[in-house]
Parts: sequence; structure tokens; C-alpha cells
Amino acid sequence: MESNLWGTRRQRHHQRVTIPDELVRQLRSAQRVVVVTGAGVSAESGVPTFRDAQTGLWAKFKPEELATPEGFQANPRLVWEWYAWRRKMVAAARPNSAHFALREMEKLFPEFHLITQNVDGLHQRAGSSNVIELHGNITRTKCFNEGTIITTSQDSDEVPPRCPQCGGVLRPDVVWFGEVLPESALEKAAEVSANCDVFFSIGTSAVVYPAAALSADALRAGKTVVEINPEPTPLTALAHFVVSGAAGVVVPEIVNRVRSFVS
Ligand code: BV8
Repeated sequence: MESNLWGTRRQRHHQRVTIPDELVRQLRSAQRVVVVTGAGVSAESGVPTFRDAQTGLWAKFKPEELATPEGFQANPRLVWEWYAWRRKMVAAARPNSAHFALREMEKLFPEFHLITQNVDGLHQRAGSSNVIELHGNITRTKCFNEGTIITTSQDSDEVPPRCPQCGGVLRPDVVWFGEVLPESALEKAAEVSANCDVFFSIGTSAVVYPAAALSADALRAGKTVVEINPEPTPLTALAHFVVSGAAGVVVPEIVNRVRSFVS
């Protein structure tokens, strides 16, 4: 039974998706490929997407309320503990076949850029290089006042913990709603999105800005835009190719189709 990186042929047949031949043809001659991922790519690793109903302690809060400076200042302990809970979940999660396929995709094109809205670091753990993190990373902690990254944790059991340098409270190194994205990351993301051959939007609801505007940069520049998502989004009507399905099934299939031609 033939098998490859992501399972036996039978498994693949079981969840077969159709990749448009024209898309495969364009990818075979593409030099520069850009991928933007959202929480949907981590869904199959068991990390709930941002739109998933909040569970347990957080059920009565909307993520948009907790993931804000106001939410943190109003209730630092609650927000810190929400992130601590998510951090634990991310640490226990493992990259899934979508993450590994994106790492393989990097090798298929002379120029490949992976941009993510996710803060879970799973792309890096799957082996992807030069990941552009638009919204920070939940495993990093910074001082609320100075913004400096803090790696030493004090032994006090105060929640949230205090900055060892200035005594201010610590916070996760993520971009909250109402906060600006890291300038260099956003600039680089916009530049490569407007200068690629094929642009992929994978596992994102495409409603959070300015990340959601990257596909518009590609469309305006006349680039081929592909959406991979199980549900329609505001991008669906504008994309040249839409493959409706789970990232963990579709992305490996795309890599296999392009690779089988290349080899
Ligand atoms: C800013 C880190 C400006 C924190 C995050 C009105 C109009 C336009 C914009 C705005 C507006 N009002 C406010 C704004 C700005 C706001 C915004 O866009 N709001 C939205 C809600 C309307 N944006 C901001 O505030 C940004 N900053 O604009 O600053 C500014 C200017 C000057 C001065 C000051 C400020 C900051 C945005 C970043 C917020 N931080 N994350 C944390 O994680 O805790 S955003 C967070 O939500 C995620 O990082 C992610 O980016 C976003 C959720 O989006 P997705 O990743 O797409 O996840 P989602 O759950 O939505 O969708 C998952 C998808 O996966 C679904 O479509 C589902 O179908 C699919 N899926 C499910 N399973 C699978 C799958 N796909 C594939 N395979 C599967 N198996």
C-alpha cells in the first residue's frame, strides 16, 4: 500500500479533495508563493479557533473582550489566566498535517513566505522557517509598561506576575484588538503579498484587519488568490480558486500534486 508523508493512499482516498488542475498548473511554474494562515490551520491540532464558542471559565466572555488592553486593565487576573490556560493547551498541542505540509511547501518554490495570524507557534514547531507572526506569540511574555520581553519568571505567586525590571505587570506578547501590529512584520507581509505569483489564504475567517487586507493587496496586484477554508468568508467571492475543506486534508493534497509533477 503506497504511503507518503501524510498517511496511506486509503486515508487520502477516504478524505479525497479535488484540487483544480489549473491551480496545480500555475503552481508548477510559480516562483514566489505566499501563504497567510489563521486559527483554522491549528484546529486539527485541537487548538480552538478564535470563533469557536468559548468554553468553561471563559464561556461568558467574547475573545474580542478579553484580547484587549481595556479587558486586561479591567481584570488583569482573568485575562492573564485565560492566556495561561491557552498557553498550556498550545504546549500540549502538536503540529498537524497542515503545518507539516506547509513546511514541505517551502521547499517547492524558489521564494516562499509563511505569514500567520496565529499566536501558537505551531508553524515553527513543524519546522517552517522565517514565519512572519502578525499577532505575536502566546508563549512570549512582555512588560505591560516597557514592552520588553521577559524570560525570567519571578518566584512570587502574584497574578499577573510583575516585571523584574520596573515592577509593572506582565502580559502576553500578543497583539490585542485596538493595538497596532508589529510594523516590520506587517510591512514585509504587505510587500510579499503584492509581489508573489500565488497567494493562499488558509483557515481564516478573513474578518480581522489589517491581516485580512493582505489578500486585497494580492488581488489589486493581479496575483492569483486561493482560499482554503471549510466555510465561506468575505474572501470567497473574490478568490480565483476556492477549495472548501480542512487544511489538514487540502494542503497535503496540493503539495502531493505539485511534488508528483516536479519529481
Ligand atoms: C488594529 C492575538 C489599529 C490575540 C488577535 C471595523 C472594521 C475593520 C476593522 C476594525 C473594525 N473595528 C475594529 C477594527 C480593527 C480590529 C478588527 O479587525 N476587528 C474585527 C473583529 C472587525 N483590528 C484590530 O484591532 C487590529 N489592530 O486595527 O489597530 C490601530 C490603529 C491605530 C492605533 C491603534 C490601533 C489588531 C487585530 C489583532 C487582534 N489579535 N490575536 C489573541 O490571540 O488572544 S486576532 C485573533 O482573531 C487571531 O489572531 C486571528 O487573527 C483572529 C481570528 O481570526 P482567524 O484566525 O481567522 O480565526 P477565526 O476563528 O476567526 O476563523 C477560523 C477559520 O478557520 C474559520 O473560517 C473556520 O471556518 C476555519 N476552520 C475551522 N476548522 C478548520 C478551518 N480551516 C481549515 N481547516 C480546518 N480544519
